[in-house]
Amino acid sequence: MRFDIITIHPELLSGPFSHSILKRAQDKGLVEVHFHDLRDYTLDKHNRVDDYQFGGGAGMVMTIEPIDRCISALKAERDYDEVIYMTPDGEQFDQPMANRLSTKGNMIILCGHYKGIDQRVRDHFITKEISIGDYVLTGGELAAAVVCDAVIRLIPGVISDETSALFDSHQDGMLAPPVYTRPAEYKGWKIPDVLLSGNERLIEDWRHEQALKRTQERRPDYLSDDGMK
Ligand code: 6GU
Repeated sequence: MRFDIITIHPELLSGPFSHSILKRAQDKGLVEVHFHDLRDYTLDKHNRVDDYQFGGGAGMVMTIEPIDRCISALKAERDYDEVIYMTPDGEQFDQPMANRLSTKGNMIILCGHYKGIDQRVRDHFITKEISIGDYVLTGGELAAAVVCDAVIRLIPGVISDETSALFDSHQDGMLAPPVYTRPAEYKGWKIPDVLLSGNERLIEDWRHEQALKRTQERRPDYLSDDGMK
């Protein structure tokens, strides 16, 4: 898998990819992440990548030329499965979308800014528009990092315990049950007895029950009409 992220703030993005699991995934060669500074692609003598919008109104709009030059340069090197635009009016990102994206090869991610980008970029280059939720961020960079994180951790071999990603909250339309570790008692706060029983069947039943309870309380929309799973 390969991500090419187009941004006017590469420094905002480098952090999340330089540590922990995302760094290890790159070191292991499981994913490549490349940042492209949009300003390197503008022909404007003042390095501008935005302009006033036609028809008037507040807010600058990202211009088409540097984006075209950057995307075209990337496409000349390899084929891409998706050209993604990060925007608050995109399709809402969720676990099924992360799962689908984790099966793709090469992806370009364009981070939006200002009032948005010239609509012709969306019409002619973009294959998918993604929002990470119903709120507005200052730019698409943090949202792009969120999407990449959720996708990269699904690549086989990225998470050491291969099966653990399957049991995540949201993965089967259920939230995850509570977990505990040592000590079994802390300041008088005990863990549930069943977890010390050694009875796998009972533990499995308890976990399912707890996951169901948590899902009913917090995400009833996940459960079918009869509340059974
Ligand atoms: Cl992808 N971009 C921005 N600027 N704000 C957002 C978003 C994206 N997703 C949710 N809010």
